[in-house]
Amino acid sequence: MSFFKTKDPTIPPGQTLTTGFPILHVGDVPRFDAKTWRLTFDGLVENPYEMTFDELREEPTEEWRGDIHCVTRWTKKATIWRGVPFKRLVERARPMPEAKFVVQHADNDYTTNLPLDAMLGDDVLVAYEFDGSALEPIHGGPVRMLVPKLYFWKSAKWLKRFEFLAEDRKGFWEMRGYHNEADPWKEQRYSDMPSWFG
Ligand SMILES: Nc1nc2c(c(=O)[nH]1)N[C@H]1C(S)=C(S)[C@@H](COP(=O)(O)O)O[C@H]1N2
Ligand SMILES: [Mo]
Repeated sequence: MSFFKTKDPTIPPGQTLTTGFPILHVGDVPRFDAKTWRLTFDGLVENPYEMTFDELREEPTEEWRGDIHCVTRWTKKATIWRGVPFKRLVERARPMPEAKFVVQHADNDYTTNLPLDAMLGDDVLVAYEFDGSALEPIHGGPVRMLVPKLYFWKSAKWLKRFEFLAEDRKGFWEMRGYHNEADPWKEQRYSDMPSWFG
């Protein structure tokens, strides 16, 4: 027996591996209607626009493979996602120079906020496939965000809208004390917690 926890350097500090795919969300799984669903880009952009699910699926896609991390301490290894790079869709919206932040809006009024810069990586996808199949409704399908470098609450399920802002505005969990930045390697779980708090 040891006082020290075994550390696996391949997963962020304080995380535990899961082989399943935990389900985590507030509210009920919303009903999807392809006739009315739109993905909207608005706020401080030169070219606000919206796209249908069919239009989204006409865009070139990328695959991302890697590990995802939830603030409730599970990490799931080697997940496989496919979707449209967010960067590509942003270019079309043409953010104004003062647009520095983005709020993802989802069904059930779920929101989460990030600096625009943090969302321009090649690994940030508007995702609609998981493990080679259509993303299941329970995991945010048909369309969810994937920002895999950050704790998973920064990846909105049932995505509907990107709002571009000059000033940061906290999202659903950020307003309730979750960390604004959410880097799992820095254990940015909650704000206003002393750094020694596990
Ligand atoms: N719309 C919406 N998206 C959400 C959430 C939510 O409550 N509503 N929860 C977040 C949290 S805390 C996590 S860990 C992941 C969980 O995704 P999963 O259920 O596919 O594992 O979704 C994130 N996206
Ligand atoms: Mo989470």
